[in-house]
Amino acid sequence: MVLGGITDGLSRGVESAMSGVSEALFEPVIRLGVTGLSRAGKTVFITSLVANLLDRGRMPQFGAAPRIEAAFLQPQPDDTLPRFDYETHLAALTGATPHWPDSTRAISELRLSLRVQPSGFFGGLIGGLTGPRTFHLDIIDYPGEWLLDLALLDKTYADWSESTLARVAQRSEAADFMARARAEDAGLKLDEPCAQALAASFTTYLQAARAAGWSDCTPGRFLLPGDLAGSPVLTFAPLPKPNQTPRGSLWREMDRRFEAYKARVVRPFFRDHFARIDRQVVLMDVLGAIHAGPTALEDMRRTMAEILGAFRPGQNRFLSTLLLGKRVDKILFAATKADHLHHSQHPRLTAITEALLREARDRAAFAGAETRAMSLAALRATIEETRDHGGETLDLVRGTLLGTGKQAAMFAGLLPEDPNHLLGPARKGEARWLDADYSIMSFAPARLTLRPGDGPPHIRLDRAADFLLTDRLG
Ligand SMILES: Nc1nc2c(ncn2[C@@H]2O[C@H](COP(=O)(O)OP(=O)(O)OP(=O)(O)O)[C@@H](O)[C@H]2O)c(=O)[nH]1
Ligand SMILES: [Mg+2]
Repeated sequence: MVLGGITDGLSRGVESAMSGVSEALFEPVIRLGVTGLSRAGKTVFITSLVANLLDRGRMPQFGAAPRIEAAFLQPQPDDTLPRFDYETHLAALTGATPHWPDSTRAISELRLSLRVQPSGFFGGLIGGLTGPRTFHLDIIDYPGEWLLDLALLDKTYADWSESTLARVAQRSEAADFMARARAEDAGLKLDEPCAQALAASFTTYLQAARAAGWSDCTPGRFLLPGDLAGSPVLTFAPLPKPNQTPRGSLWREMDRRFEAYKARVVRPFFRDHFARIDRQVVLMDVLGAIHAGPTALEDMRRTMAEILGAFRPGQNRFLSTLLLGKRVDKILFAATKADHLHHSQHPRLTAITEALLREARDRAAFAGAETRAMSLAALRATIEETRDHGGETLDLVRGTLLGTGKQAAMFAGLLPEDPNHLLGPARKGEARWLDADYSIMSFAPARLTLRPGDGPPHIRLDRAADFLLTDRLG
């Protein structure tokens, strides 16, 4: 038994070392992280990206496309991660009655392998000798909220409680939780049902806050507990600090669980997944936030700044030790769902996205990572239309409405040329936009008849792929 166990372990060690060597030498792996806050468009992005990498007819701006001889899906390398359910999501988007895929909110992975002819003169020369190379593109979909948890690592339970309570106190969604938290004397002996009720109330607040459009909904795993549901690592909540915190008190136990959440949930995610990412896409529903109003836009700005902290490892001791100098070398910031806007307004949407991120970018320039902002639609659900409106031309988009199935044309409002016309009022905490009205209709995915060789219709997915992949597919 014991011997068998040892030899088994040994031979497996050799095997995995060998496969590591052969992968590193002959079959390079690019690990592409795709993240964003909930509903940012991650699932649709990955599904359409993969479909358009498999069938590259609509990828004219993807520089490496002509050199790709074959693209195919393969079993992923990580046996314990859920597989990104590409086939189901694609069937939802491109079936006879197209609909948007279900919300996912957990981590998943997909491996797409590409057989690529080497590039350039020398590449051609080498290619003549060695032929095409296989690259593995491992795409990892994970919730942006999980990155917010990085900030928890530097906080004690007392710090976290204080800042969280201060931030949520004024929000109507938190009224019930705040009343409970204030009424609690955390210096008293722990009573488990009471701890559970507090955690449940805090979770209800987080869910309501997310539904109301707030972005700062942490701890991330409270919203998607998976198999941790009901376990002590998720049974804590922020509380006002009592004067005395004796052993066995509610406060001490909450403190211990907060630390367990950091050690057992947050750190493993960064160690096992985040630290292995080479390239990153950060998706943002900027239009949705503009539509929701100045507070939502300001909240998105603040939350993105916090999320992006994870890409400045110098700021965080745990992360710098973990990464040992390795870093994500390209980050794409993409404003999604740009098919709600006529293309003439896309540069403005991109400028707003850039301005939203400016502060976070300036602060550290992401430790040398190359960054780019872009407006895109992973799945184009509209067509453009120009109408005459009282002597003026109006640039609209037309699509099928989600609720009724009826056709409708929409003018989402004119985005300002100067992003500060939006970001200024947002920062000042204005209740609504004064001189403009930004409306958004929810469109259903259009029914498609795809020509052989074409992926689903999109806006600028080819440019996104070009920025993220072409230089690595050499
Ligand atoms: N018009 C349009 N809508 C989009 C596009 N991409 C996403 N959406 C809309 O945004 C919603 C959310 O997209 P998902 O891809 O599911 O977002 P997600 O980030 O995976 O969301 P979670 O899994 O809930 O975190 C979809 O249900 C669509 O309504 C797009 O390219 N065009
Ligand atoms: Mg998703």
